[in-house]
Amino acid sequence: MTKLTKILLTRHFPDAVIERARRDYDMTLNPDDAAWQGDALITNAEGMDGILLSSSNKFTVDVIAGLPDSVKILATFSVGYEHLDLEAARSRGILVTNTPDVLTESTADTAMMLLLNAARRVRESLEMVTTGNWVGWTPTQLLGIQPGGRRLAILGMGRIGRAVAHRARAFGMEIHYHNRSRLSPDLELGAIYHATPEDLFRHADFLSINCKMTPETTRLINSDTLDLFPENPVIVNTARGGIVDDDALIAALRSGRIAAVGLDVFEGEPKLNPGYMGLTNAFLTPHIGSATVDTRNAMGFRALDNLDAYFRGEKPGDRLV
Ligand code: 8YV
Repeated sequence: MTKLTKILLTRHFPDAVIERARRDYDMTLNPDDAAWQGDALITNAEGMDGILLSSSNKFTVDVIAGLPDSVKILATFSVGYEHLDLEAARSRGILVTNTPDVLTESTADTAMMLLLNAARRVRESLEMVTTGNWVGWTPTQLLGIQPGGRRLAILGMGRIGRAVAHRARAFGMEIHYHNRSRLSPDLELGAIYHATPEDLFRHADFLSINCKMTPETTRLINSDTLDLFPENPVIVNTARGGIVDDDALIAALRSGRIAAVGLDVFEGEPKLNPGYMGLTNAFLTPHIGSATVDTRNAMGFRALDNLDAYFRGEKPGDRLV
């Protein structure tokens, strides 16, 4: 890598990340931080050697086909990579990297934050206090569900799932999980393995979704699987919105089949299903799983480490393609 290497930053990443990119590269910024798609990505990539992008930019087959030959590497500022067509990149000989590890802790914090807010009815509590409708303490006001002593089912026991389990144990929860393969005892730490998602759901007083979105997990939470849960479950999603069938979940929240949800991710975000809006048992946040200064800086630095390695002629650590 030299100062002559040209990279494009598709979003306004944290200042520390931009500073480092400016120090080491001939860098082009997205002047107004618009979420470029399609032709805007192709046009702005003109003359670039590499691109630092985010999950808000969809690098579809068509976009990748239209990229100039100069582009050799796509470094995404995310652990997830559904927004990138890996096959299309492979066929054009373009390297793709992501940023695993560095957002594990903040995402697990977010899952616990959602779990507690949903279980303890914080949305209703806030509304009561801030609209002046609090009549005063009563013995049965806003009674929630206590996590301690209940079962937390974790769908996807990778790094983030295990970090959620670590936190939940401190709240006295019993950990159950499903993963494509069973973990070794030193990683399982007494968590109870279920060979199928369906069996996991039958044991889910609480569910935390921490798996990747794949064809197998798309809409895995649907009207059939929601029927499997015990009474009054709380569901938390910090993974991807498409793992949930929104219409089915909204119907179950309306009927009371599901007690509450805490959701940070949505299919089609930022345009979430309007059915969620009026539901007081839905605690909703705008994809803030990794939104801490430490984590967003670490994600940017990790993406730059990958670009640096490539342009030094080495193999980037987080190579997906
Ligand atoms: C990121 C995420 O903030 O890294 C991921 O996969 O879901 C988020 O936490 C976002 O994708 C940034 O590109």
